[in-house]
Amino acid sequence: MRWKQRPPGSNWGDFGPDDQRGRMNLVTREKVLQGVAEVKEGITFCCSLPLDYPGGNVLNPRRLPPRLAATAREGKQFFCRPLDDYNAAMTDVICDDQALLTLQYSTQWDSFAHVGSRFDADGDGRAELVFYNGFRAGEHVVPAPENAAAEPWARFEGSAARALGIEQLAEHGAQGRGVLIDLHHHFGRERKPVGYDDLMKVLEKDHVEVERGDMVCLYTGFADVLLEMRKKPDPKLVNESCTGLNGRDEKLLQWIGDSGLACLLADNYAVELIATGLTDPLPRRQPWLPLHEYCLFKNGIHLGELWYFTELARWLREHRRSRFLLTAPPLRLPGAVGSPATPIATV
Ligand code: UVW
Repeated sequence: MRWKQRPPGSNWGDFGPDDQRGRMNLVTREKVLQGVAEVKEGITFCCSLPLDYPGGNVLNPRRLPPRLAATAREGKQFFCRPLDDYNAAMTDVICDDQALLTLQYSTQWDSFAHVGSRFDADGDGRAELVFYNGFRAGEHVVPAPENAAAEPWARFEGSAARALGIEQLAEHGAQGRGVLIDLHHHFGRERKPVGYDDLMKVLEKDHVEVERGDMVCLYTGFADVLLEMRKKPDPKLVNESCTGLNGRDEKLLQWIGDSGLACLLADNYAVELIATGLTDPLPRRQPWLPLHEYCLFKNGIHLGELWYFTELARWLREHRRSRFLLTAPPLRLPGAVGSPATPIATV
């Protein structure tokens, strides 16, 4: 066992001592069939932003827009490259390219290696840096050796989630029954932390039921705000628009735990509304991102952020539905903490 004591309110060990898939274990064959049973029209919705949104790095200073470049051979780019350059008898023209991609820049999945906590899992009286199910920083989730001579982006090349990486979700298969909760319809673009009471009212008014193993999607309208700003996000608007879950509402966290939902996906920046700046004083030791702590660290619930639900939400409301088949594989990129996604909802 990697731990002697588990965090209060956590499910460590419940899916097995070495589990790395958390509540996605509840997305069983039956849940996939329930998702498939929601396909009645054959209409698909792309639930991703263009991956070069939000634009700039206003949302998160460490995350930069993707850069594309052509590959090269013998010093010449392989882009619109006629092969008769090599062999006069060949008619092919070839392009291929490479990307420098911040994996959590745009529509993304967070793996359980994204947020851990300082917690005394081995019961020796000293808190260590641990992740879901007791996997350790340094041993399983490993920072890179610094290479000061490298070009800036590669200075910390070699970081690796040897456990809990996003490939775990890819290998499970991120497909099941999606359920959409339309917060935008009820709260518009008001900047509001949505707590348990608010959420229950929305579920009741819209006749939405969340069942064990459902992949729960929150439409807040934030992605629409980003799209309207055309890759030049205004910091004020970004910080003052739309709803997010209130991660400090214990009753809401308890509901997330009790509902059995498999994962939580939103079109806003962080699923939860971030209440304090990174360097703001806090009254006691506590997580900066309490919903991330509850989901990623304590209970193995993947988060998805900056997804895009606008047309899906409109269609579902017009047709008095809330459920659909959700197919949302992350990249099967071993060791990665997050992954872009191009999810599809099918109704
Ligand atoms: C942060 O670092 C704020 O994480 P996330 O993108 O998951 O909100």
